[in-house]
Amino acid sequence: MAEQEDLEFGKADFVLLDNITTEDFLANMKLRFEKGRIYTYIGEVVVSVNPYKQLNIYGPQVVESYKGRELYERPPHLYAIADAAYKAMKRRSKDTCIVISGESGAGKTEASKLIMQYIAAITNPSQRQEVERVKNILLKSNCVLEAFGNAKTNRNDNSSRFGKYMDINFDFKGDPVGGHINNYLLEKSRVIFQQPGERNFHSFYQMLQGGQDQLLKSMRLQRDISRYEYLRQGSTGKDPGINDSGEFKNVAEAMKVIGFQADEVQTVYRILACILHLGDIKFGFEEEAVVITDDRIVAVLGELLSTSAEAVEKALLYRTVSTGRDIIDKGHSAQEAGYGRDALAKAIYERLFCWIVSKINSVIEVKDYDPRVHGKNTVIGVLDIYGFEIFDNNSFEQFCINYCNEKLQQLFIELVLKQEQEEYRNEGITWHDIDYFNNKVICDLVEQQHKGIISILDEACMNVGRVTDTMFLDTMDTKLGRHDHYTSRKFAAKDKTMDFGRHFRIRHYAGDVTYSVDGFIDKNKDTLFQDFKRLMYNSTNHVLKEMWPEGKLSITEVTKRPLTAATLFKNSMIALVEKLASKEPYYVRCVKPNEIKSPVQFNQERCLHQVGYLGLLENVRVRRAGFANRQLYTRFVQRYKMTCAFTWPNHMLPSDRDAAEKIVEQHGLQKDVAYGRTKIFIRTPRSLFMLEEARTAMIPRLVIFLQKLWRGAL
Ligand code: AOV
Ligand code: MG
Repeated sequence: MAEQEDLEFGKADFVLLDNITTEDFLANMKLRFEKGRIYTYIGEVVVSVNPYKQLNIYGPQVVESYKGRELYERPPHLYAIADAAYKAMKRRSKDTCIVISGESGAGKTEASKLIMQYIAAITNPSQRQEVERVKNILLKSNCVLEAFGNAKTNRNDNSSRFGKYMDINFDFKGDPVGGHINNYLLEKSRVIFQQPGERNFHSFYQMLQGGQDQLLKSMRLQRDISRYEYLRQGSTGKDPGINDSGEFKNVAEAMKVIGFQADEVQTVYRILACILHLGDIKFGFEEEAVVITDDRIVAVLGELLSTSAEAVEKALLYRTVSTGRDIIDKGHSAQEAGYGRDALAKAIYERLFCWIVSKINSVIEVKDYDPRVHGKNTVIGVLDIYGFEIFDNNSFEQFCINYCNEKLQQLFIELVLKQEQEEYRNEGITWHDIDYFNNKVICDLVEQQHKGIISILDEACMNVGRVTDTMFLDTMDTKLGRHDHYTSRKFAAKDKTMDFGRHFRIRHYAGDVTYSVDGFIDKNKDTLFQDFKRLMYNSTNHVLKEMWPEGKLSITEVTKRPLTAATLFKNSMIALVEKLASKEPYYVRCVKPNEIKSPVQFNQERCLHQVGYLGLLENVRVRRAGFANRQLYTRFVQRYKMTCAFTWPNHMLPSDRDAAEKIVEQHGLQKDVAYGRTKIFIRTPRSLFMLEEARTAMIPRLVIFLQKLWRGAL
């Protein structure tokens, strides 16, 4: 039966391939993709190929069929991995995490939603109201976050422009009782600029297309997308594949369910409107001073921000500076004013986004959790970030996004390829090392103290005086010129594929990316004039005020130089990796089958490339030569001693290792185990399953035994 399946649908686990070659790997992947079997295992790792069509494999019956089952009992599925993470959390009280990776458009966000839906579906059998509330909010939060944090790019119509890590907290019954979302660096430059063919964040189009006439009128907005400077640069407004007006209603509904108050939702719309109006502000020159050409927009902004038009105008045209003794208003140049306007637009959107996340967090946060009453509180974390991406034009944002992907690949290498092999060696298990490319060298290139790109960039930003992007590029060339993964103009004379004038190239694990250095310094400094912060803080709209607490500080109080954008991001990535590493990880590796969103095309070359850089073949090799499970001898004996006459109730053998051997012999598993220095290694999960079953079968006898003991009969 299984063989029949294999012939028709390919191997369900790449480990079972007869030959571990790229050709066989790809052929199996292709066959399964064509048959709609988009999931395949490598041991406990799920490889998922984006089907680019709706498959009928997510319904309630399918959910039911995976509930509580072991991995190999059913065809590969995301649900099985979600269940494995859930079981580990529930049975062994382990904090687990599911790390979803793959390049832009490979299906990470869809996978993360399916996983959350599965967990929601299998929990809370007793329908406790509070648990239902939490589940509902967790699910609805996706819709809101996607509206504000996703956008159409040239790689994906619904591309995540922020990173998301969500912890779901469970009580002792295994029901979700709360959660927490960490969000990572939103690509806020999109608010003011989009590449040809791309869009701004969905939220703007949703409001313009789906908002009621009354709402738009009250904010002086017109439905016509092409009227707005900030929306028309990518020159794609309405997208036939995206239902903006329908989504507007869904998002409004979701915000309500989550617990946003009516005035809060109003403020959200007002902020979006403000940004659109801001984009249309132009600066002119009159009587030797910079002025705003259209007063009406300023008046509207004053209204929307619940402050005066004068205050808005002043903040846009002047900045307050302290000269030591005096505080003076210094007029902007037209260029500075334009920069300030755009910085403000980006900042209020980013603040809005972070505020939405914190709002969601405040309603799902676990409150009053008492471990003495409720038992240990365990979590499952789900990570869905922006995938590796290469565009025609790559800037600071792609640099951060791709660095983030390097970090996750590094974690995968550390946990799946490196530690695994190191452990075999330490335990003295016979082992032939499997080669793989370790991308730590690229992580170092980016993040190393003093020597890495981020440090060089920060140093350039710290310099007083005018440091240009070109000067930053020069320094990098000098310091990194010899690095294997860095190329720039001085060293690329032979490379005619690129004008290196203002570019540098990083050889990433997933491919070469050429970055334009323009804007790196500004984006890293991320300056927002203090005057804007005070403007926001002085609003009579309390929601807006709440978003800008630091506006409280007066000019003389602001002294500390904030950390740069890249350093903040780096720190958040390091913290994220630490968090993930502290949990038991489960992996979903997503593959994008083609560049044209086709449900039928399997592009060999693109898939080959992804299989290569994701290290999937190496993963199979390590897995195939390796062992699915390992345990300290003491734990193993403690757990299974009841299944063997020699070891029950206590063994008289010289060591736990000898006892473990007896147990293994009793079950005829000799061929499937290896003995290390401190641990026993079990090759296939099936053997472990057998032991577990034998143990479960013994439990009634154990109870009788204990009862006898209790009565003094023994
Ligand atoms: P991503 O999250 O990996 O890209 P998405 O999860 O947004 O990619 O997937 C891109 C698109 O592929 C979706 O909008 C769906 O149309 C389709 N798709 C993905 N998975 C499935 C599935 N299981 N079933 C049906 N269609 C699917 V990015 O966020 O850009 O890195 O940054
Ligand atoms: Mg995504």
